[in-house]
Amino acid sequence: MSDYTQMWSSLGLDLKGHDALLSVLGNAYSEIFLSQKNRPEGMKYFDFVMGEVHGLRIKELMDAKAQGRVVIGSYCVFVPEELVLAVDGVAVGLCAGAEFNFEGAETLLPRNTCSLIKAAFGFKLGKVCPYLEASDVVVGENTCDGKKKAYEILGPLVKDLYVMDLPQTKSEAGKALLKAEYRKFIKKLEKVSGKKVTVASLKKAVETVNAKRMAVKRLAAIRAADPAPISGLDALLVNQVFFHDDPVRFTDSVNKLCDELELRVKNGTGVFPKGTTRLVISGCPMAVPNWKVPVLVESSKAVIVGEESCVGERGSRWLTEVKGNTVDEILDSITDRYFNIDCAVFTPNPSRCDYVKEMKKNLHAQGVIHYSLQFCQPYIMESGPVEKELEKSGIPTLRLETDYSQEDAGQLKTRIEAFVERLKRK
Ligand code: BJ8
Repeated sequence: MSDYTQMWSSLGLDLKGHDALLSVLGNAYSEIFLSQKNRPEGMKYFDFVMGEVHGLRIKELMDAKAQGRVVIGSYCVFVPEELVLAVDGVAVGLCAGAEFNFEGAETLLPRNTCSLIKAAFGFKLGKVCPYLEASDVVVGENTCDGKKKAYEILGPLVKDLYVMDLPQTKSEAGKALLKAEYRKFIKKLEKVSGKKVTVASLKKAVETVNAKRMAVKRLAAIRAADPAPISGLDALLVNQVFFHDDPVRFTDSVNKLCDELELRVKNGTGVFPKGTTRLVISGCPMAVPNWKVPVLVESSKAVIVGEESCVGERGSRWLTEVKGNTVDEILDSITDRYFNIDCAVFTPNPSRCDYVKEMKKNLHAQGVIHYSLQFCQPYIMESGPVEKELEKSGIPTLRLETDYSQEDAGQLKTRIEAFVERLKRK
């Protein structure tokens, strides 16, 4: 990697803390990803992206800013990338998946806050996230209570925090609220960027984001093959890079990877032996570099073949219908698309469980792991009924609740291994 010290300093990063984070990350990455056997060649691009995730990509953001483009950071898949692209902005994901400076975070947040929120604060207070520091606007959303209240505390710490309200029910009123919020968001984007959303810019943005989602949907479908042509870890990595990379380049790289994987399927080549136990994982999003549970699963003679998660199919399975001749009509299509997202903050939320069943069937999985972050009320509360419904439908389910620390890794591994054994005996 080139020397980016100057750029990091200009962003106000704490260089010592940042170096420490990059070194831990780099080592973990080599150990977890580069040690895998028979990886697809196409993963080299994603290795490169990860190697440059705080380097070249940030330089690209800084260059975009120098050309007058705005960088918009967000924490949730309800924030439409299409709207950001329509003002020629750059959208970046800010969710953090590492236990960094939780002591700092706990000076502002209760201890019983989920790791995802604590990590966002740990990164901010530790000044180690160049994406956050490069963002002209940070977008929060009223989803779970934890995030809602955390944004009140985050507001004074960032340059420009914009909070979007979100519905909690799948009603007509809920959809109207979402559309009204997206309209307000367009106004905000137009103001900060000085550019207008037009029919042409919005249509182009919809096409760009649809293409990106189609590429990851293609990848998701290929994973139905046995033997699995790609590990769950690598597929998760692609879904994580989704939130950081340039959308057009990302789409192209995923499609190239898929070309290779389709050949592998044709030739019967896999990363695990044919007949390896196949699992779908469902629940809280796994933001980069949260690879904890997939590492445990894939070192327990099982492979993850799908993620029902916002970093996974919940974030990408719907496309926006390209129709409408006015900005408002296209916004209707965008709203329709986003209103499908079945996050556990909605009540009731039956489609999520239905989709887990569908995934299990389509991907020929033998069981489901329900993954919740500790203190995440929406997903923990939903995990009981989801487990009951899945088991009632004959789908073995393992419910895990964990955080970002490695303290419970041994215990989790024992439970995962026992679950895989149970599936083998079926
Ligand atoms: S659409 S899942 S990205 S809100 S883990 S912070 S829910 S307490 S992340 Fe999410 Fe949007 Fe929903 Fe998806 Fe709260 Fe739970 Fe923490 Fe969470």
